[in-house]
Amino acid sequence: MSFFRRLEESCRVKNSLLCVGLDPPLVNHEANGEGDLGDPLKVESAMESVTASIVSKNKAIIEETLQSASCYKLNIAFYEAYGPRGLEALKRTIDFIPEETPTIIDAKRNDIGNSTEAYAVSLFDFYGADSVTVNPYMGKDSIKPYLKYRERGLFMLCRTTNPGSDKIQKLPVGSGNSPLYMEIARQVLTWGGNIGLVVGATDYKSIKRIREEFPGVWLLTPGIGAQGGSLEKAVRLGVRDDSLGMLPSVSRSIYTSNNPGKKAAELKEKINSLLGERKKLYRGFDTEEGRQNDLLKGIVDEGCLKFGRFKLKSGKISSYYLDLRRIISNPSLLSKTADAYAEILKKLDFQRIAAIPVSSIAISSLVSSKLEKPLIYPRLSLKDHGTGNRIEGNYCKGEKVVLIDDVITTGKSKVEAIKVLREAGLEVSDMVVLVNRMEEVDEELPRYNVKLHYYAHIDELIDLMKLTA
Ligand code: NUP
Repeated sequence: MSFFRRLEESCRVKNSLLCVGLDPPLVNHEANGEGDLGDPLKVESAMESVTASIVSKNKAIIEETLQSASCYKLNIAFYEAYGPRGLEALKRTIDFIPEETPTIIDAKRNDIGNSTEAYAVSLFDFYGADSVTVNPYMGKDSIKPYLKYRERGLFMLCRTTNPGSDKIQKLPVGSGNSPLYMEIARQVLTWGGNIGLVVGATDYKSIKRIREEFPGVWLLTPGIGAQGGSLEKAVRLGVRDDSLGMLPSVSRSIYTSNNPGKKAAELKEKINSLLGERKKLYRGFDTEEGRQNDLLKGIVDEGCLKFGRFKLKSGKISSYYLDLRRIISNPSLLSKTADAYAEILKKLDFQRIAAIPVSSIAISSLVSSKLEKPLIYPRLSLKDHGTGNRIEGNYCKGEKVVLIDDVITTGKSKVEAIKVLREAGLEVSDMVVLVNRMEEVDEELPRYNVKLHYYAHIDELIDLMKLTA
């Protein structure tokens, strides 16, 4: 199961979003945790007890916080500071954390390809992390070796909490002068794999902007407590519509508290009270969540998802195939599907719907009728008979259109459609698909600055199919 599906599972089971940080403060362990170690490597004798001391404290904290922690984050710095014994403590701590509770090693580590490969072997294979934090500065190739671990996750540094980060991360870039961190988010989210963003709780505006532009992305949000970030504001602005999508991450305030179990439980409850009513939107497959699951179940029951060996349009081989064209042969499923699109479209600003041929035309015409919004469709390959229109249907230059398709895989056909529509003088700023296959997106797509909205991601369907098999 992919990292974010595991994480979602854990959040549901624990009924918590809280990420507990296990960052043992630098102390002289020989002196029973009292006194600053200062330069840890100077105090040789303290080293003997380091592993045991850290592991026993960590185990105690894990046992006390397990019910409240959706996941654990271990900043490798606090372990490396003690040399091999600290690293031994890191490994033993991760081994101790139950399988169902995912782990993040906060290492912020990547490099040229072969060096990252070594980091990946260390962090994923040796220490057994389920996810790691990485740095976007060196570009996509510097994280590629991590992507080979298809089930593991990456949290990309996007908007960090240190005061000096403003000077770099808010630099205006590109024609739209957007802050660098937004551009980073746009790019890294096309790099494939399971990528979330580190967006700290110390800049609320950035949380809001990121969430508005990327409704589905997972955020790892440190900076709460010791660094002064507000849990309330971060949660209100950053949690997704389904009450998931954010990991408020707290290290020192829990680790150094007199009662870590109580502190973590309080934080969990505080987050849940903020979510309040929105909690009802949880998409648990075992609950009566109504239409949403109904639709996904209908898609699975209709045989739209098949496992096997399939060659995709891009030439890639896939272990499954999603054929949403079958929906049109089931009138009630077709109607539910159109309702799902309509719910998303109602929140967008547009005058016309543009369907991408051929798969989505039938569904789009029902959506168009339900919303009473006119429909057009661009022709992706020019025909040499009839009117020679590149766009079928009526429209006026300057109108805003929203693009509709059934699935996004690489986004190549979306790029083609956007080009045709824009050449005809139409504005395109949003596209809506039913299912996001979460594959590596075509490099051209982010340049067109069209926001992607999707109803479900492929893992939801795959899990549902396995559950109902
Ligand atoms: O922007 C960041 N800010 C931050 O504090 C990115 C991080 N990864 N962190 C880490 O989160 C930091 O290194 C530490 O491990 C944790 C915050 O700890 P605390 O302030 O909750 O004690």
